[in-house]
Amino acid sequence: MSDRPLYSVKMRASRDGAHISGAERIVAGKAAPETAAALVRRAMAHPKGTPDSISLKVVETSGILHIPALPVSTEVAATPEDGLAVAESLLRKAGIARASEIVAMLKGSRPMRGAMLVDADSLVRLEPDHERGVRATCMDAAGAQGRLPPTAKNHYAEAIVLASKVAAAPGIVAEICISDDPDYVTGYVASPGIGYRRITRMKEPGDPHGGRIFICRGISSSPDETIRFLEETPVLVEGATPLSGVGDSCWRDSIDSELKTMRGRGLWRSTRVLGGLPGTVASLAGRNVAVLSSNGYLGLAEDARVRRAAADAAMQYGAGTAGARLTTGTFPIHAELEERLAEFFGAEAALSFATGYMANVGAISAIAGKGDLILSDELNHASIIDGCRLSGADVSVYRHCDMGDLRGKLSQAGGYRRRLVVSDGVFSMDGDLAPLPELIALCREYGAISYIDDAHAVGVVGHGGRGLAEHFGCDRADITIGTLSKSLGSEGGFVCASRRVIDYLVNRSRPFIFSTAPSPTAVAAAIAALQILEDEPWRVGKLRGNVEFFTASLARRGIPAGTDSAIVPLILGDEKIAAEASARLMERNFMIPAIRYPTVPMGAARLRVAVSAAHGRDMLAAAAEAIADVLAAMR
Ligand code: WAQ
Ligand code: MG
Repeated sequence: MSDRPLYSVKMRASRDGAHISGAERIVAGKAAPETAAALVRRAMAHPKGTPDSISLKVVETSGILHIPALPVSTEVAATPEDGLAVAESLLRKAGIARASEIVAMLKGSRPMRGAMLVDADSLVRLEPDHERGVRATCMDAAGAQGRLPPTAKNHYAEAIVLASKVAAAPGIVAEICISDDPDYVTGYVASPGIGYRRITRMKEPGDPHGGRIFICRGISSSPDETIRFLEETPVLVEGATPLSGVGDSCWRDSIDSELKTMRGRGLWRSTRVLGGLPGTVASLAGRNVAVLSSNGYLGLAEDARVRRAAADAAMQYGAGTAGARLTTGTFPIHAELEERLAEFFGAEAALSFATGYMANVGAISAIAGKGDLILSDELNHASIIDGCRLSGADVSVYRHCDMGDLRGKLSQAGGYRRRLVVSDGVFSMDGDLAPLPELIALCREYGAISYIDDAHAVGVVGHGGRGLAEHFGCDRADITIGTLSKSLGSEGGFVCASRRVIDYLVNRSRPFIFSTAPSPTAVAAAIAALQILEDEPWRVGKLRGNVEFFTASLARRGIPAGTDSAIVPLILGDEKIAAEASARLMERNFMIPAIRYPTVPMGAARLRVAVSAAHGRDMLAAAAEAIADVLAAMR
């Protein structure tokens, strides 16, 4: 058979006389047998049940009308009430004054096979059979003729074809539709003027009631022509999403509604574009703001020597490495950086990663696997949590810094190949320290591996900025993670451990193996910053002095604040209050972010100040004053 003529293939399935499903296509003759078979398969697999009767009708069609698809847009509705209100206002926009009565008619209708045909002004029903309604049939998406029908109903793709045909019918001014599928809550209002407007929630999930109303004008005395067009004129809709394509209708709604929920709860976040060098002052939309939230604790990202080293490295080694570390991506500076890190932190060996996040995910997921147990502090950073999840090991979460709880869990954890105790060194949202000596002692007692993430401790904690071990004057953990991205002012993460563990990571850590090697600029900047930290340990002392000055300034204004690091949390509780306080501080040109769920638990939202050695005392004093004012005004 040739491509012409086209055939209409219709399937209708029922059980005990009750309708189960129906579908139709318009296809080339040679595609008709396959299409018929596919529609039968679809009917037999219908979630509503197996039909006892399937009728198929294959009819040659001629005089096919080609019409354009209505333009599609989506209205997000959070609740059915919302959705019905949106539908009403869209109908009004389409010129229908009695919109609310029409919505009420639809909600009150009994189940029908077809649609009501209702006069827009008198609300009189014009279809001859009120039980059945008018059925729009003989239509398909143009361009779908060569393709098999999908195995399941694609609500959107079928509805846009139907609505486009209906909108083209003589006398039709609008349509409203709610699906009768219990789990399909998206409906629409359509009209030639406003297009196809999807409404993401028209009913509660599980509700099996739906319906359609075709709204018309000027055909009360002779609706036959319109009904004939709807039921009999073959139409191909141009530019509709192909029936076999999933389109984005399956997932766009769920994304929209999640975003809306986040907005409603005060959890919406977006990026902010800052001008100037990283540091204590940034330009934001044309004004200068004081930055009290940077991780650049020592002001090295903006240090001219560090920047120069990065620039020189780009000229000497290239902008990127164009290879993974195990292939072509290891340059002399990678080896140099790792030697220097090991030396500075007093470890046998070190391995660098492109980010601190990757260092945690890459080390934890390599060290622990199925058959192992990870014991993890409840306030550990997201990168640790993600590493634990990715590892496939059993995970047991112990109470924050509670060594009694950790001991209890270790003592009950027999039968594992490896046991790994993981903790932030400095807790990133609270600024407190893990009790490293006790943690290491417990690990030794129970034969567990100790693992500390010193990301916020490097350059901050310990006399020379060497982290928790230096601070406590104790051994370092078996595995210590650090970052190049915070006080060292560059970018990247690293692991310090024994040679054996580092060799293991090189062979086992997938983020290490399958990532491009860190760029020469980042590596060279880190080396230069490490040199500065070694040569100028007074920077760490200056940072400590600034932190003490700032917390004392707050205390003088009646705000208790303490920290063991450079992170000063001001816990406010409610997410919206924290967001509001942050916004008011921004109005006064202080950038202090509100930290909210999921970064911290729900109800523990806070302002998080990060102090830097680069801050001037006057700026810190002014910030303390602004914080006190804002909090007092909001109380
Ligand atoms: N002609 C007229 N009315 C019909 C037809 C038809 N061919 N098919 C169904 N109806 C009526 C009938 O009363 C149904 O109860 C009601 O419409 C709903 O039909 O963009 O799935 O097939 O994601 O359940 C909208 C897609 C999906 C929204 C609508 O309708 C989107 C849907 P259903
Ligand atoms: Mg349905």
